[in-house]
Amino acid sequence: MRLSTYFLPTLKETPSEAQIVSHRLMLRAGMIRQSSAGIYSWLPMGLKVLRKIEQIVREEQNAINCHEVLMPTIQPADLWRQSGRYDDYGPEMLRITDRHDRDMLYGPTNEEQITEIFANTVRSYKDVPQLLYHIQWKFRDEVRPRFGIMRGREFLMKDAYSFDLDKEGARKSYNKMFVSYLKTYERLGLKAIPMAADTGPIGGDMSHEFLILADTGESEIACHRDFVDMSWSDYEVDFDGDLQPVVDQFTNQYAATDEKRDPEAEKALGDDLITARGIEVGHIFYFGDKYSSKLGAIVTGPEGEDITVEMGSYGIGVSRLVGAIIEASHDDNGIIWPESVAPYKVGLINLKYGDDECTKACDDMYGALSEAGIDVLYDDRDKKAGAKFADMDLIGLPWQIVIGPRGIKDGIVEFKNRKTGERQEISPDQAIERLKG
Ligand code: P5A
Repeated sequence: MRLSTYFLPTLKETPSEAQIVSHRLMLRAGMIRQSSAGIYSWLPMGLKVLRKIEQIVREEQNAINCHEVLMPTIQPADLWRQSGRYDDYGPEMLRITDRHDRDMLYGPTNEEQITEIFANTVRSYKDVPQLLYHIQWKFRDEVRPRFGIMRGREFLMKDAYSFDLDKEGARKSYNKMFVSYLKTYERLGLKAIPMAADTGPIGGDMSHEFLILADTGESEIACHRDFVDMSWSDYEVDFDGDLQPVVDQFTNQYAATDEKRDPEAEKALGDDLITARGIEVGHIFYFGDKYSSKLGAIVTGPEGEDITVEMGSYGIGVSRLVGAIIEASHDDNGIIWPESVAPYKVGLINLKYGDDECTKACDDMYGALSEAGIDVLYDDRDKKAGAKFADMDLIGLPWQIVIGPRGIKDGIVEFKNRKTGERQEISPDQAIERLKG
């Protein structure tokens, strides 16, 4: 992509309304613009990151045989009257009336909708278990939308739903999703810690939140030091096998947020205790027949008996993750994207606009990188070198290639690692080889 023709409205000044670093950097890096309180438009650079995160989440859901669907944002109120949540949900629910005076709502979540689909479709125990998910916008009229897209009113969620014949099956689905989440967050360059959680308006009696450590997190967390180095890949993981031992490794350790914290347990941990702040990037629930019994999700068993299915739901805050990743990965100069979600892999800077030799060397490099399938953002604008450096650091691509008149004479380019700041002078071919790897 040539920056001269791109839509990247970066800001020099720090926007006064932004209280936390991710919100400031997202506005300054031209990723989002506010529409109204807690509602945002996504500009090209922001959208590209959002889509990359979405795709990783999608791939990991598909990998555990969870099937993608797409349910609407607008739901009929009657569905929620059947589950009893229409009144329970309160002022967080955006209620709408259509032209025929029918009560509708903008979905804050989709337990009812998916249960209705299942109830009208699946009749036999032979078609269970089933895992379904979608990635769709939600609306919650939060009392205090804040921190940009971190606590928005409109936000993008991946929500999955499991259907099983009995508690044991439901537990298996829960475990599958639990371990899949650890894997998903690791691919996003994050260390997410699972913690036992309250179920709130979703309901049920088993639930875990996944939190990443960040100073600006809304939750107060405490956990065993070991969590910081724990990885799902250190264990034998077979998604078709018994995942209970893997899940136990994570749930046996002490980790808790806010009101769930236990002073006794924390005292006992001594030096092994870490206290920090955290951002909730996912939340999973097991709630048995709470929705299936009310909405008639009943299948016929092998002996002709009725079986009310056992359900769970599993959320990932896809749009929140954009901010969460920035909170976890930035410095004074701007964002530092992990490679897996970076909008472009490398930024190419022409140091001397208007210099024929420089322009040719940059154009050649741009062509070669594109040819090699490397996603490159080429700063070919008529701007001073200093402004280009500042913008490139701000938007945080993992690598930078700088080409100037002096290097051209020696047949070298400057190759910079955004994270470490390390610079190397290497040949154009070497730079391309490095980026291919
Ligand atoms: C689980 C999937 C649910 O809604 N129903 C379907 C269950 N869970 S949850 O915890 O309420 O939300 C799941 C994740 O969505 C993100 N999230 C938000 N992101 C941005 N702005 C918000 N206002 C917001 N509210 C929730 C969180 O990451 C949460 O873990």
